Amino acid sequence: RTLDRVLDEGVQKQRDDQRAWLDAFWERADVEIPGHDAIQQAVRWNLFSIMQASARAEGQGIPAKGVTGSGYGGHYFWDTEVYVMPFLTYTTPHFARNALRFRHSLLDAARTRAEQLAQKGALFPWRTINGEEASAYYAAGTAQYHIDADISYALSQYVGASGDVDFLNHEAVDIFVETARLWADLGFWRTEEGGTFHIHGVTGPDEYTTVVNDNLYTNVLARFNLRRAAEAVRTLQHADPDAYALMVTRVGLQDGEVDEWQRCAAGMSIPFDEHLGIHPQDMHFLEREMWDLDHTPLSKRPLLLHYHPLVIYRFQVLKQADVVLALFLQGEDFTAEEKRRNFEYYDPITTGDSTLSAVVQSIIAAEVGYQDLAYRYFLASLFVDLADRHSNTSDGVHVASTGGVWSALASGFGGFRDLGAGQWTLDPRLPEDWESLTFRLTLRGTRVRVTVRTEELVLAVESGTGTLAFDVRGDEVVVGPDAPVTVPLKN
Ligand code: IFM
Repeated sequence: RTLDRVLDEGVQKQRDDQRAWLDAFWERADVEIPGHDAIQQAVRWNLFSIMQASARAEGQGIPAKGVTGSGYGGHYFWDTEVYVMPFLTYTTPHFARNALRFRHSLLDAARTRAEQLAQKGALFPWRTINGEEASAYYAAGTAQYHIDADISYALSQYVGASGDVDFLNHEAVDIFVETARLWADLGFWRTEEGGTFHIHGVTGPDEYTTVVNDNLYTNVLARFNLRRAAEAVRTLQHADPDAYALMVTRVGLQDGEVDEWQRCAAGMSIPFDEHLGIHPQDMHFLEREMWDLDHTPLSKRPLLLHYHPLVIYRFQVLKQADVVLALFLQGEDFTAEEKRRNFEYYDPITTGDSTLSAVVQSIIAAEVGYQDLAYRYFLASLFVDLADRHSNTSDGVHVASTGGVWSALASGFGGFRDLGAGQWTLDPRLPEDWESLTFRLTLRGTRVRVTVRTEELVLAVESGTGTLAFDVRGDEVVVGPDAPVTVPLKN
């Protein structure tokens, strides 16, 4: 029927519709970098690629390669929630909701998977198409339990930015409950340490270090997940007793469960090395031998294609950002000094063999003061497929990296952070030779244009009637539809 309709309407009508659709996309999502044509064009190509991968993904996930190639067999990973969702949430919230709806539709399969692994709650598969785990190799696959927290994180981000509590209270809260249950059950208490909660036998984002105890990223994100689930359930209980009662029936919530999640979060073990002033990636990470990356020839890169995993796993060497990603997603849990020290420790031993790495390194490099490095990482990500930098673009576009490019612009150079519950901060760091950077954020139905220049920041409401408040380097700045606001940027 669709084909008949299209034929009836004719080619010109399809062209016009497509043009109008794309015009609306660019109006709400464009990022502008005047005076740098090649960078501008590449940025737009990256944004177009995210849009192409996600616009019609309703009812299905967003594959790691979109629909551009056969790499990863069309599977969906955490790439969606951590790398693609920020762009969708802040520019086109209904696409974000579609992606979350899809995850929600896999909740039953995730419950079954948790049962197979002798756990309570739900465990989302590391890679999947239909909700069943499709990882061939558990160490770098199923053991990445952090995907549960990644999904909860994206859900929380979407609800906070869009204000879509209806979706949360009537459907998505079940994800919070089932993932919190998983963490509470997976971890265990060590009384000899004065009561700390540990999560053992998991793999963090870095796939060159697998099946470890107390992976920093996993513990930090699991703590977030447990707290956020407790908050969502308690808020629902007071705000909407009917919806709460329905939720209790749907998920079989027991007395005491929420208290238990809060206890687990409060007791979560967060490894810290006093001597180095850094967070070890896991309990035994610092005991490993250092990989000599400086003397590893390019012909031996990426490591995973030249060394057996058992060799790689013995060393301190990272495929991709791990602790550094936690510094970005849960920045408020770390001091500025801890962020700098962690970045300085992990950056030299991070290979970037995964394209999910450079965008995150760029964001944190910008935050901790390595502006040149931030820019280099950004360019590496920007051209990863356009210049075929990993020699595998023929397998398909690295969609997570295209999403990360937007985050590197908005959160790296734009310095945008969402602290949850409607708290948004901006601390821009414009690259030296850029005259300006303009990006858009849609928050609670109002779209604000953010323009960063060396000396000032300009906020202007482009659509919607809401008033938005941002913390700009410690000062509250409020912008509404009446007039743009210019904020001088003191250095
Ligand atoms: O999800 C990623 C993983 O983090 C690194 N290897 C590739 C996967 C798919 O992009």
